[in-house]
Amino acid sequence: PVRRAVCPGSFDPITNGHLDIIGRASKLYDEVWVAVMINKSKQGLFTVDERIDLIREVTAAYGNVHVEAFHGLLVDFCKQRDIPAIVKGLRAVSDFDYELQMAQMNIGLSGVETLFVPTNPTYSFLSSSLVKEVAAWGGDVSHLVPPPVLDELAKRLAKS
Ligand code: COD
Repeated sequence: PVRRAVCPGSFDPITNGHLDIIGRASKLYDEVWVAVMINKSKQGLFTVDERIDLIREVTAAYGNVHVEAFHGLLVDFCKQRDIPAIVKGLRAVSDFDYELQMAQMNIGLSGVETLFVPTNPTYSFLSSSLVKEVAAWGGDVSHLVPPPVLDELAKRLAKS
């Protein structure tokens, strides 16, 4: 049987921290599905389609990563694609409380397991929101995001 896992998130935009987790998951599973979860109450810097294009571009080399948007519960995304496992990165103890709650909710809802991968310590402080804040004020984020994301951030922030 094909072993599948999902890496879910907002990815507004994808960072080297996300990419590290997706790359590690892609070595452990036959197929990795990146689910860009749509949150209508959260206006992003990038549209969902722009996020998907960036993720597709920077994960293309892995060869077994699929990227899709989803509006709804993560467990329904999993059910529709026969995905039994969610892979999440854990940055620090501060992530743990909320991630544990979601993992327990998700297994209770549908039996989908969550596996935690410890973040690469190089990226343990890294989040999409900090990248956007630092970039907006002209700080250097070139070591924190893949090159296509850096280009898009520069274009967008030059306009605003
Ligand atoms: N290093 C390693 N991993 C990282 C890093 C980093 N620096 N940064 C992020 N990650 C990983 C984490 O596992 C994180 O959870 C994931 O990447 C996504 O990060 P973000 O910031 O893009 O996404 P979030 O935190 O906004 O994502 C939350 C979800 C969209 C996954 C969650 O809200 C969800 O599942 N929503 C769907 C609706 C649903 O099912 N709700 C019920 C949940 S019980």
